[in-house]
Amino acid sequence: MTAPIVRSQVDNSRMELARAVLRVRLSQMLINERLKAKAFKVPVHLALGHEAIAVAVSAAMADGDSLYLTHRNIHYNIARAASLAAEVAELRLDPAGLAGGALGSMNMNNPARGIAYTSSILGNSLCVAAGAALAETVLDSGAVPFVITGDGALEEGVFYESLELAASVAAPMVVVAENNGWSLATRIEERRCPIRLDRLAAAFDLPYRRLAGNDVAAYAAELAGLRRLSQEKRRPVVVEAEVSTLGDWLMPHPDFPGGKHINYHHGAAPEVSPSDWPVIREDDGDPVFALGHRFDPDWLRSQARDLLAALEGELA
Ligand SMILES: Cc1ncc(C[n+]2csc(CCOP(=O)(O)OP(=O)(O)O)c2C)c(N)n1
Ligand SMILES: [Mg+2]
Repeated sequence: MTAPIVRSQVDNSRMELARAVLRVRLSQMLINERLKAKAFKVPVHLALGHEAIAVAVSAAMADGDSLYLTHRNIHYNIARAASLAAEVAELRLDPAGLAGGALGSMNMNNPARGIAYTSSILGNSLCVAAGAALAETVLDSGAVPFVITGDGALEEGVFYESLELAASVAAPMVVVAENNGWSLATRIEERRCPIRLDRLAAAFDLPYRRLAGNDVAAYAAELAGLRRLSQEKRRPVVVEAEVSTLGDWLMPHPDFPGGKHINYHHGAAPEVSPSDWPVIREDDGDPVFALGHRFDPDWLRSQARDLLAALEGELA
């Protein structure tokens, strides 16, 4: 008799995850509208296209777990936020903001919701998370630190040192590398040799998983399993999430005369606008498009419409 109840709980949670992806997308689109209007003094790194991994990490975190973020943190902050208005106020450096306007964009955290630390210093969140993992070997509270890094930040020595420390002291830690093929405005393939994260994890004898395709429910289930593994085995785990950073950030560049631009991946994405079908790219690199394979398109549109109205109301 329990099977139907379990099934409906699974469906409910799948639908909640889909709604969360739409909410993170639409919230970013509303922030993007304010970026277009130059409403913020601080640079904001949107993460359009990174919604599924952020929602899945947030869903996989248990009470007491902590999260450590980078300059591109808005998707995780929104996924875990109770209030979008407080985050937008923080981007305005407003005293009504999430951190009283003291942290702004690149250091935005939210300890009440488990976001313990965010740093604009590339790689810095990794060693702070490794410190939390080390503390867990003493506290033994059952909590697991989750840390997010970009593929550009893999070049930092602290990435290796943090893995080595957490592995050496037998600490739980989930490391998620968002692989978007970019280090801000520079393509990874143009700047360095490939770094094979699967082999690097194997070198430390750590479990490794690659997530691709933006199936948010599958990601959440995989991450929850890895969290359990990390906690039970007292081992760091390494996750590589393939992401496409969507929207062209066109910034005039003096090296490119004649109206040419470079894709800078921060600031406003001029071609992107909110709508009740907030797809930016028609392939599975877009987590909202990917929802269309698994949910009724009419349901998705009605959810997006309701969410957009609610979020606009919140920000009015
Ligand atoms: C120690 C340090 N060096 C350089 C920078 C400048 N910087 C900011 S973001 C970035 C590249 C980030 O690439 P990645 O980690 O892949 O993140 P993405 O922007 O692609 O999400 C660099 C070099 C910095 N913030 N900190
Ligand atoms: Mg990158």
